[in-house]
Amino acid sequence: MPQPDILVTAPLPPFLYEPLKADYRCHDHYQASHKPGLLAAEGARIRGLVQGGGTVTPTPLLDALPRLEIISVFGVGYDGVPVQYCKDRGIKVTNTPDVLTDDVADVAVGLILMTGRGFVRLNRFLQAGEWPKKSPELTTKLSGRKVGILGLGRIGKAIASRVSALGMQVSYTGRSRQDVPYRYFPDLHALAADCDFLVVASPGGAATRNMVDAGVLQALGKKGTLINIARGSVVDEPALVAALQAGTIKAAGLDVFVDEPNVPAELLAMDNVVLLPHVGSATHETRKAMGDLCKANLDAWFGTGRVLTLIPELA
Ligand code: 8YV
Repeated sequence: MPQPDILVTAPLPPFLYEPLKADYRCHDHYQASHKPGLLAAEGARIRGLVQGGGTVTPTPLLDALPRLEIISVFGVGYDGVPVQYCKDRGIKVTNTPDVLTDDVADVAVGLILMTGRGFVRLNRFLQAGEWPKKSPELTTKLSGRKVGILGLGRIGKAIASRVSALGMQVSYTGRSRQDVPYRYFPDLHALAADCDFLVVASPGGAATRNMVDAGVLQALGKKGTLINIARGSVVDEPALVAALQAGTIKAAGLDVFVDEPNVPAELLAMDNVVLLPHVGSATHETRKAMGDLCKANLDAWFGTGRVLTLIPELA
């Protein structure tokens, strides 16, 4: 049987790309110097597409792939996939849930520790040779503080159990109340007003765009720190910059941004902000597991006509 043709629209690590190249005819759209030429020459043959969690896949690109059967996302987030379009065309969409949950939750806890206990500032203080000259600053006791989680899915729940172990109190908001031992707030503003750390753990996409806006930040207030390990799009970034500049909120710990890898210059200059380059799932073990699952979905589809992790909207 001829190898199915696959379009690759994101940079892939070798531990995913090499096995893919062994089993599929891969066409590197991401690195192609002349993308329209590639699509004109190969588009009609393409049966699968591999993209990253943050990759935006425009519908005109998919229009150029009339035989496309499956999009396999190397990531849990598929906010860049036009889901309704895929549904209408019968294109399967798969992602890599579960395998990255622990790592992403760890990053949320790390950001809570780094912002709350001032670890990044204190590290700079020591490395700058300040310790012999003056006492380190006093920071905030975390145990007993309130963590409000926006989006209590798999990752949100993993964050909840971790911060519970630190003695923090968990509450959450989301589409509906769940059977969990945490306090539910139907309203995001009320959750923000009540908590010390507001943790964004919801999916990205149109339904959550700019959900954390100036009003939510106002409700979070001077006592509050914003943590985002989800998608930059969920937070109104200019409003966040303005709130930090005005001292409306206390601090922020961010792993994701609106226009990655570009980060607003204002944030880079702030001392009460901890910034990470979207590393939620970036461990050797987890990225390998994500790669294996991304390829396993393609293999299952082309081998058996079934997939392993179809996104819920298409199930
Ligand atoms: C990755 C992510 O950075 O899973 C996601 O949705 O955003 C991250 O784990 C990305 O998917 C790698 O392509």
